[in-house]
Amino acid sequence: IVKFRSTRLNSETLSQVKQTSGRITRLYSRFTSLDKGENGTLSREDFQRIPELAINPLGDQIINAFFSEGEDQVNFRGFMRTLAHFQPIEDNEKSKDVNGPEPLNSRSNKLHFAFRLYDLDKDDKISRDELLQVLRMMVGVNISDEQLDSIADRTIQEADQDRDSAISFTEFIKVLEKVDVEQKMSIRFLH
Ligand SMILES: [Ca+2]
Ligand SMILES: [Ca+2]
Repeated sequence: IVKFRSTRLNSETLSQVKQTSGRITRLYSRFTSLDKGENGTLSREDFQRIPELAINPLGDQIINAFFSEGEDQVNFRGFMRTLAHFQPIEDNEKSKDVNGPEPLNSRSNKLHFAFRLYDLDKDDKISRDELLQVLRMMVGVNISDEQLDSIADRTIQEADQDRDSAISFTEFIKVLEKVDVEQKMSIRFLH
């Protein structure tokens, strides 16, 4: 049995459709301009040419997020999927149907995405070592190892509620509760 869901196409939905398709068209032209091999997929090198990623301390980690395990190319579909995490949340999306699927750019999906950037060995915990590595990438050379050590210790102490010396996703969320993740995790790829 095929069920039909009636869709009301009022002017508001129409303008949303127009916006979305305009966005996809722009992203597609961005995608093709990045695709130097002109084979319909992007390699790591293609991503490294994006200036915003080249200077971002977490650039390599973000680039990795585009690639599935063992893959070294990403097609337009995969590109769009990962990019969706970085879209700013629009007001009209916040009030969307709560029973619908969660959008990829929701706060919790963004947090999960950020968590995975830190969790280098993917064991669902951020260890002190992983925190140190990410901190080192972010702050560069202007800070001593001792200072970094103490920042890492303090961060873990503050976040670690179950005293396993690592930060779980639940603990991570608590730490970032007051941080404006929506803004921080919005990377503009389109200019
Ligand atoms: Ca880990
Ligand atoms: Ca913990």
